[in-house]
Amino acid sequence: MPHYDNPVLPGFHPDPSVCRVGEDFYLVCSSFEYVPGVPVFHSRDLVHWRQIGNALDRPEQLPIPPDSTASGGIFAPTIRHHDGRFWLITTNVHRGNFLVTAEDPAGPWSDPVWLDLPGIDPDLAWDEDGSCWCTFSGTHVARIDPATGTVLEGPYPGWQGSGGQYPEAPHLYRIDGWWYLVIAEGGTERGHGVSVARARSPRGPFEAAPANPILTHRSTNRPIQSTGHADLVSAPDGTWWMVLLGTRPRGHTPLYHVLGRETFLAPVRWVDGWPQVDPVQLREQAPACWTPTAAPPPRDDFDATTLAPAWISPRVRPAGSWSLTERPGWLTLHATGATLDRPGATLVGRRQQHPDCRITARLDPGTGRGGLSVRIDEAHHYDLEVAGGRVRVLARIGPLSQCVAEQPVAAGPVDLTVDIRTTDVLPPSVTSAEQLAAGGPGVGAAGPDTIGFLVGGDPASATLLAELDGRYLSTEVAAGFTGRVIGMYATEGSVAFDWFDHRPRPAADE
Ligand code: 6LW
Repeated sequence: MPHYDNPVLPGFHPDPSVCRVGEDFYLVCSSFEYVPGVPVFHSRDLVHWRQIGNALDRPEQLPIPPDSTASGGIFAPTIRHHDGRFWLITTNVHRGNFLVTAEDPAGPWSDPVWLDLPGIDPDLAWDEDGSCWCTFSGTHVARIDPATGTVLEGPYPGWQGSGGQYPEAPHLYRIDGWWYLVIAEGGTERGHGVSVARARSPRGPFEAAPANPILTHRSTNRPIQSTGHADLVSAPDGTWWMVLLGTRPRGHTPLYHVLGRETFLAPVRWVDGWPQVDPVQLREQAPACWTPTAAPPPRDDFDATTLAPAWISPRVRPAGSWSLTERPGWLTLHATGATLDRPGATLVGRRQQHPDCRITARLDPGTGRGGLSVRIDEAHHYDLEVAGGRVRVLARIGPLSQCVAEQPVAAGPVDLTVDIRTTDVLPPSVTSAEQLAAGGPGVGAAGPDTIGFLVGGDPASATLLAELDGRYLSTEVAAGFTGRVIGMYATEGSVAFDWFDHRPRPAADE
């Protein structure tokens, strides 16, 4: 039997929700302050996912204050299919809970139908009589009319979990005459876990599984941490699976994760009427529907007239700030007067999806200022910038802003490279791996990775300007719910990009 590698959706793809229609699976994730919001993926085997669109792809679906803090916006979604339509319910923390619906999950999705229900992490489940139940953090459950958002009954107390903090991420399923309620508890950091209860009615009362949490990696040194926020789905062959979020911390004492919370897949078995899950592995036996699938192309040549759905921007992407037609085959970005240190700058980026990766891009700065930015948010980003015949490496870490390196560069198009590799340098106080393993004298902290900034696209001939410590672009330092995004930007005038390439770092270069 083939195997698959976890995470099945690497990079910041937290709070996954999945549904199946026939032999097709669809998955959505939270997207916070980024627009377009709620990426929608399709798969035929739960392992290979192709983004087919974004559910919230126009401003009227996604009111986000232009100066809002990072990690606001859209929290956890749920996707379900009922009566021939797709339903998606989620939370805009600036406005409340809402539903959108679509015939085609690739879109277009409807305008929002707002719900007068509190909390986060809303879920939808239908009874045989067509009643629609909305469960949300706490947990609580209410009967609603999904077409109008009207609350018809409740909310009632659902199930508060097995004692962990923050009972949330509820999903309600009607299986074999029971209503199963799967929740997250413990908080979305290292204490995270998945728990389950069941009842004969969505109104309860719920009885807890004999052994909760049914999944957690807390208090372990497993390479996957913070496992939680799960959604169950059956495969066409009747097997059951769970998508969930997790992190992959790296470095030394302490550990740091930089890709945010990623989507993992785990097999589920049913024992005595309860779901059971083993600790999630980086490599698992694949579902029977596993299908060999080519990886998506690593390069975008900007030859289309629309941006691929993986391209995201923080909070806004004003219509006039980008063009794929002004200079055919190039993405032209127009500055909006803001800097990367404040919301509103023109930035078009994509999630970093490989721990060790190499990003290259060709840009023509013209008389403008722009480049590549590796970011968590406006207070945590490293930039490789070209302007006025000079190329600079800039670092913004909290209150600190510094130009770390600069040199002249010829006018006209230039290739830039961001080279991200796992830190292989032991802390200065440690001289051997054995000493490190034994927690040696003064074992210092070393980051998860090193980020190199180079002029030139060919590693053999590119010029290294600077190497910076990746720990400052980690969630442990920056906090928040997102993860690294690597963007093309313009902060003065117009900057054109011919192509953008994001691929795993070739092993030979290790
Ligand atoms: C998500 C909720 C959570 O909606 O974080 O900490 C929120 N728990 O489940 C954002 O991911």
